[in-house]
Amino acid sequence: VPAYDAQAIETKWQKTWEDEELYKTDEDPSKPKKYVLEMFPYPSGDLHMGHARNYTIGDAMARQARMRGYDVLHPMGFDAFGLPAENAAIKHHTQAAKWTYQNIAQAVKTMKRMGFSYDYDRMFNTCDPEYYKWGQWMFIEMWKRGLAYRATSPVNWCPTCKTVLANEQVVEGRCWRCGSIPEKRELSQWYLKITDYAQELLDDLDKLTGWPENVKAQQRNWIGRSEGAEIDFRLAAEDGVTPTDRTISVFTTRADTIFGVSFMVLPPESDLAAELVKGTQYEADYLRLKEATEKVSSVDRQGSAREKHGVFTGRYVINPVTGKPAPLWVADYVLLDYGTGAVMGVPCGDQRDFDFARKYGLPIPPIICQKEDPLYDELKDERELRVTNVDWDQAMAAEGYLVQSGQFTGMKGGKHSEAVDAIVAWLEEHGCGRTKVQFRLRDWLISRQRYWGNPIPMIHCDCCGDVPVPEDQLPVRLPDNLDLGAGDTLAECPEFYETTCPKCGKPAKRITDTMDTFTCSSWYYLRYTDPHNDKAPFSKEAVDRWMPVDNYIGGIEHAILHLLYSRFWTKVLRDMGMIDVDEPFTNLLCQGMVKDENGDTMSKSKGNVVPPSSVIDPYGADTMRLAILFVAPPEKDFDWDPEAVAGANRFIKRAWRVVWLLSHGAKRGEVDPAKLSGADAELNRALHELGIKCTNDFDRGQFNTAISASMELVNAASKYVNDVPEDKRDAALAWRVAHDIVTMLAPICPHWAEELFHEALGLTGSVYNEPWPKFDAEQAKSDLVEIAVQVKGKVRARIQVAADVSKEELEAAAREAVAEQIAGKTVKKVVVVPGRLVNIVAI
Ligand code: ANZ
Ligand code: ZN
Repeated sequence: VPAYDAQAIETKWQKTWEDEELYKTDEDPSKPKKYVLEMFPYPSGDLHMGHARNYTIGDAMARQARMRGYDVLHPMGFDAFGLPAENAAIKHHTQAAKWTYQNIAQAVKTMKRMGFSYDYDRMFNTCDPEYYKWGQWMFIEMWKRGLAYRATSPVNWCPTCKTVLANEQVVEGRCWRCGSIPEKRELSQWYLKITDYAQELLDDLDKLTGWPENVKAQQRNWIGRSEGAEIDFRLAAEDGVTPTDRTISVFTTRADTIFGVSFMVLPPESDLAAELVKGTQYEADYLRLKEATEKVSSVDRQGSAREKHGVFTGRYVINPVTGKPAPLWVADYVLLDYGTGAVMGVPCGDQRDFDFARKYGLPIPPIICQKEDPLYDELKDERELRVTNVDWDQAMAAEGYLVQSGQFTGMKGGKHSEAVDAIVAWLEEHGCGRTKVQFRLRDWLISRQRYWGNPIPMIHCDCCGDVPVPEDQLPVRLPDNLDLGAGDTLAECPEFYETTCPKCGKPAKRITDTMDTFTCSSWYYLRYTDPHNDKAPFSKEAVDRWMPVDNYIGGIEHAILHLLYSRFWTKVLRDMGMIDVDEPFTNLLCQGMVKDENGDTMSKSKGNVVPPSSVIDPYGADTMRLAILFVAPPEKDFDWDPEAVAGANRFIKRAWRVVWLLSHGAKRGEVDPAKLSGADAELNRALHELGIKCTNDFDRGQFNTAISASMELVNAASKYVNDVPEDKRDAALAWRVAHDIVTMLAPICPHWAEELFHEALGLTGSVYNEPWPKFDAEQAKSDLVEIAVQVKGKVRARIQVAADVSKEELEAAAREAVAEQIAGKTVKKVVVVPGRLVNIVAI
């Protein structure tokens, strides 16, 4: 048996595969297609363990799919725009492009060193002008359809990254990238109208049966559909009671609580609030609150734990149902951009309103009660507001029955309740309210004030307004002569922005914002189907052939951002007639994290990063791949364990030896199961049983148990090799087992498998052009069956007997198994159910 020299084998096969273009996509329409994709990386340096795990999972899937007869598309590229390149360029006095392409080169080297079966001909980077051109083109197509627009509104500005952020990029109140707390700034920015697709993005989640539930739940929550009503309150004149013509509408999911409104609240950014307090005694307090609120994120503002701050405006609104006035307040727990940006304060039903009312001494009238509450008996027939304050500890969020609520008293209240329906009907009839569906999802803010991104292809002309760059002038290229170190962005680069208006020819100015890098990653999976197309982003034919992606693998951190944006982009392109699919990713696998030995996340700052090279250099890529896939199911986190790597390496070597020994003197040929007996029969049975198990586990993406099945087969083969001399073995069987061990492990340990395929089995071509072996359930059946032995109906023993054992023999074996339990007793009756059980009635 030759020694297993991982480094030599791996170098050899990587070169051969590349020379022979083994992983070039076949584009063979006679085969069914499978598109396997791993989320492409941001090239921030070399690959880390998380990447290695992600790509190993995808590679095992892609290789196995190939062997199962699929035409496989398995591409890779780089999500190459973004702030780290700019920061690195500033720090190291280099260019963002140079830094990025250097990192890409290093990452590609590592990918090749890991033996990933990518079609490298299809590789591209989002910062390649040939790619970003089409992102610009799509932006203009969206603009033509009203799906891209410019608006001025308060946005999240990250003071560290010096750019605005999308709502999705403010995670738990902080910048997703650097962790700073964003400020609110009033800016004119570009948006994509993802809200047009809110309902469909929500509904289609139900179609995604191949997605993890938690990802779908996060998206549902983010889209946040809420059924409720809009209710109009009249603003009262300065006397506080006379209705004026001005109305303030609120959005509420609890119209049933309208009799309990004790105040109304506007957010500090409200123009109306500013107008109403202007020049009054309330203005100074209002301005102080407004300024303080700007520093707080919207997530924190809504958080129930946070102390609420408010000021009275001096004005009142008129409740449309009761006709009674309620004071108008401004408070920081109300958001400008949700619903109508105004809230009817019902402290007895809403905890935030409750806390607010307590703090500022506003009344908490009970208008909904549970039947167990003593208050219910007291108020159940009360239609007028008699009790105007409660002494509760908290609001009553649950369902209950309306009290003190006019003609609606006694109705069941709560979200979607009888009382909600009745009150909304009343409001509609009186023209002061209507049902309303509200989404939490906001339009996608894509402007970034940074250099290293895809320029927004628009020109602003003082006469013609915003004009798109004509198609024949695309792409708008990024200049490469900016002084990033001096803090320059496109806005400081006249050579970039000075231009003429494509419509009227007068001097005009290019938009100097670049697009959020998530726009680039929203359609890259489409480009892989046709990456060299210079007439269009991709041809219809190519996307029709390959889309949707069958298996998408990546990190859970993209549960909302990237996955939601990509779903939106897909639907937009579908509506443009460019593709036919509604959803881009059929099956989604979110791989778990690789943590350090102590269960801590690996990070440069903690200094606990295990680089892939630390395993590949001593053991080789195949050991690394095997260890990564074997230690845990792909979706689970695992703690890095050097012992697991050493164990994987021992197994590879053992399997190597067994394949060599088993194939020696063996011969390819038909195995006739009827002719096998003894050790041969047992090995054949193990082959089929474990082969079926391995195949099924692959289909479920459970590589760790698929590997266990292969290991068991290696064990069985090892025993066979030891027990049966070479000249006594069934030559065809020995050959087949050796061959199948190699094929079953080929998706996981490719170089190892390719070497054995050629050298030990003496085959030519590639193991990846070898069909996946067929296993037979009949042959997997054991000749032994398990029989339960009962004494007076209670199972006392289990015995293994030959499947074709006679009734008499079975009874004898059963009696022997429970000899102790029946000793000294008389056997009255024995029931024998062949293949299942024996019941012995003994007294
Ligand atoms: C009165 C009320 C009574 C409410 C009650 C709740 C309970 P979801 O389910 O998330 O849609 N709300 C409406 N607009 C708001 C804004 N701009 N800022 C902060 N809060 C706002 O929540 C809808 C509820 O959130 C609305 O229903 C409103 O409070 C509040 F017993 O109205 B409710
Ligand atoms: Zn013009």
